[in-house]
Amino acid sequence: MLTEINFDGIVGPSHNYAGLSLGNIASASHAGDPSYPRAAALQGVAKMRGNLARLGVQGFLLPLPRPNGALQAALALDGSEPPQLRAAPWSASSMWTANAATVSPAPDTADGRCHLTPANLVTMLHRAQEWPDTKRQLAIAFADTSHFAIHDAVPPTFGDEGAANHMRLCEAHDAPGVEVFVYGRTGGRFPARQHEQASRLVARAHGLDPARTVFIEQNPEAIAAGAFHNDVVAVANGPVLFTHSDAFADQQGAYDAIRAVFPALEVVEVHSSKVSLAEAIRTYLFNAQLLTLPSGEMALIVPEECRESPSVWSYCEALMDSNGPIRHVIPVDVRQSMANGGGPACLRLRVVCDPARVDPRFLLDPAKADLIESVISRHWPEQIDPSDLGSETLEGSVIAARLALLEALDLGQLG
Ligand code: SUG
Repeated sequence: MLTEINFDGIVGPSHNYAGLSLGNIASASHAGDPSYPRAAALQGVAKMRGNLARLGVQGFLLPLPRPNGALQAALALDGSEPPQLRAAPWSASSMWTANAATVSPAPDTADGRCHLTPANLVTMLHRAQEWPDTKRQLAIAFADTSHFAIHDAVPPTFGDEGAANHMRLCEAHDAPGVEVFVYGRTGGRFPARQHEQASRLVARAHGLDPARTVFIEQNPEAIAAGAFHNDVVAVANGPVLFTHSDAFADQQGAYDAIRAVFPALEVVEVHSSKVSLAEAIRTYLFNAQLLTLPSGEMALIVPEECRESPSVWSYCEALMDSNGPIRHVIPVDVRQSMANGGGPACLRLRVVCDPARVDPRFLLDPAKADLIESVISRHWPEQIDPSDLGSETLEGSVIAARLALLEALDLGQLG
């Protein structure tokens, strides 16, 4: 049976704030702060536990090997370089699995398989190192080639950031969907990380029906305000598009283009007069997980920051009282990830597939959540200051921590 599975990225032991992502306001404003990898990873597991209880299924992906020795060597580090360059090989950024890949489920593709293309993430050095290791991991988790096709990343220089700029609308998760790709135009204040030709290439490679595929330009003002990925200002689930009124370059044109191929579209638009673009980006209201509960009602899993914002929370209360499709708004604490610009939606990759076809080592149950928590509590560093990056002691403990988790999950082959 096809169902939607959220694969959350387990926060790696080198989680730190080095201010590496130009255009990501949280990353820039927390640059130089101490980070708390143990707390960060435990926050992530708590989020997974909640969704496992709500949905009955939950997956995860493992942290990538850090520091990345090959990148360290390639950067010819000798101490004279800027600290950001020294920090890049240590980045735990693979935790944001919404950027791991773009996923087209089997009902949408020409060959009836689920297609995954790892994102090349070429715009940011610390993220561009991810995809070969991500691909290796996806090839183990989704090894059954009669049901899954794993592609290589889009070649440079086309920037591809994966599912964060991709939305799927459907009557039900296991029914054919309409896939919507959102790209940015370069030339603005901040980099446009998703290029139109990368999106079009992924759609072709996945064998999507052009008549059920839509390409939409992101609002340049949203990128300039800090929406470095479309999932900071819009999220879709089933027939529902939950979006800020300033998300797209041509907002009405975007709704019309989707409705032309998906007449059942239900737009839940938050107008800028209720929640400003700046407040939406600060609180990550749209970087939410929009879930269909077993009852058929939808729940929006938002960051705690939303509850602390008067304008955002009064919007959420009105939403829960309305007759609309979204009936529950549930705050979760992912503050350590939020401080680097990653909310609940950034931390998960959605894959519609049959759970029986997934390597069970990547699926969570309560006992495995206990096990993961105990490894994190025992091995993850409590605190990292950006000036620690490069230290041999930290390197030893970060490597050992990850290996302990791989060992516990019988995934030593990723070592
Ligand atoms: O790529 N932050 C990530 C956040 C990714 C959020 N993902 C989605 N919106 N789907 C990024 O900008 C910060 C790293 C640092 O500054 O050390 C970082 O990479």
